[in-house]
Amino acid sequence: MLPHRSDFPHDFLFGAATSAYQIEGHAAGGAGRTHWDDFAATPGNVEGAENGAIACDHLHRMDEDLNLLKAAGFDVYRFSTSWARVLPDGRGTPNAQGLDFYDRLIDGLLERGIKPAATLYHWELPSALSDLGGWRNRDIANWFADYTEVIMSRIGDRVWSAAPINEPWCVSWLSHFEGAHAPGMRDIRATARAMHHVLLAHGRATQVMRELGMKNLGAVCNMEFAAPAQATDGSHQAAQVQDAIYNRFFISGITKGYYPDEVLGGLEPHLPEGWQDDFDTITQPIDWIGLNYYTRKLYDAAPTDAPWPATIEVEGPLPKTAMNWEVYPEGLPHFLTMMQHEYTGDLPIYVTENGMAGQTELSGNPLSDPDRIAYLAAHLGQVQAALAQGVPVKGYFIWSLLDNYEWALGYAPRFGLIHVDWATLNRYPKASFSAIKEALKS
Ligand code: GBH
Repeated sequence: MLPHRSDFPHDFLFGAATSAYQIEGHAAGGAGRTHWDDFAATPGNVEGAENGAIACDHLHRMDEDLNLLKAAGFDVYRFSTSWARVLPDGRGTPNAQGLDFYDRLIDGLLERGIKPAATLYHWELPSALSDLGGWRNRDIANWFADYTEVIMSRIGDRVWSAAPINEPWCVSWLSHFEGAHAPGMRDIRATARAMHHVLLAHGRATQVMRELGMKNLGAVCNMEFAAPAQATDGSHQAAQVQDAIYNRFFISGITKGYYPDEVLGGLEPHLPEGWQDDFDTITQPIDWIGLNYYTRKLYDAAPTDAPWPATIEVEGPLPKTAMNWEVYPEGLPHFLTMMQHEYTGDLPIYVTENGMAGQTELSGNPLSDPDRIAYLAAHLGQVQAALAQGVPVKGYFIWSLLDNYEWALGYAPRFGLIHVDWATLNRYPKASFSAIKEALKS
């Protein structure tokens, strides 16, 4: 059973989250090519070489999707705008159809009494900019600032909140070190540059939005609880390094203006020259911080001749979701208190993503997802625990409203409260949708 909204502070907000490339249908509406289209087209990168060309066809089914959001009783909707839909070449002439679409999306939300929470970048970099070096090129901070100005000049007066970049760790480390996401690199120098430039771009976009007079600006970091695989020093050190890279580097840069020592040890030789001078830009004041939380990972030391960070991931013992991710609700209050105590103090915190790829719905009735309901209930319970300890958590967003394009894993994992039939693109609310509706009823 999910807790009811009356079990939370009266102004606590409940939302659902999606992202542009994962739902819109990128082939429609005049959007430009992105590095995800390129990445997916290279065999071996994405399950079945699937891409976001059609996805949920949200572009043409927006009204239906907004009606579903409304029917569930959500207060706020977290979506992203696609850089390549707004500026097909990354720079230059805007795509009028793209701007009109986001305009209608905002008005559609406001008409239904739902707060629009915008993210400017959820991973689909225009190919034209990827070809110029993408996140490895320092100029990206200015390209991103220009894009921010174009889209926010159109919708910035009506969004409730805005965050520049979804999950800086994924944009940089996962995509340039692990090679798991576009552009699929495995290069520490590229990684270091991307890690720094993504924060510089965050800072520049925040400046632009302030100049436009916008309020309620934030930053969204993803964190995974990093646990030692065994009770050895090597294991503990491995978990600590991963914790610093994954969970501390970005929030530390944004809120404190420095990078953790454990990361600098391996990264400093590869950071762009003069990186220390950029913290004035990176540490723009923000109004809230967002946490995307799903799981924990276990780490051990790699063989001694392995290059930094010399850690390996080890499979954990806890029950898993269809992503093979351990279910570990206790990590949520761990990070909420860590953020408050070490970085953000009184700043409002939002859980900007939490959810799971359902296991039960894959066999049998596709609308029966008791595992998702249990997952959400456990994590909402942990949010309540953090609130009881005085952590200023102001809202919680479920990932995701709809089943959608799950990046390198294509369309097989299903994160939605709503089932999407990939043959017809029809929407069918799952049991979790009804449970949420019940919980949000006033
Ligand atoms: C979220 O990131 C994303 O914001 C969202 O777009 C996504 O749909 C959701 O997760 C569910 O995955 O190495 O290919 O196995 C959460 C952060 C994203 C970090 C996936 C680990 C591993 C992908 N995680 N990533 S892979």
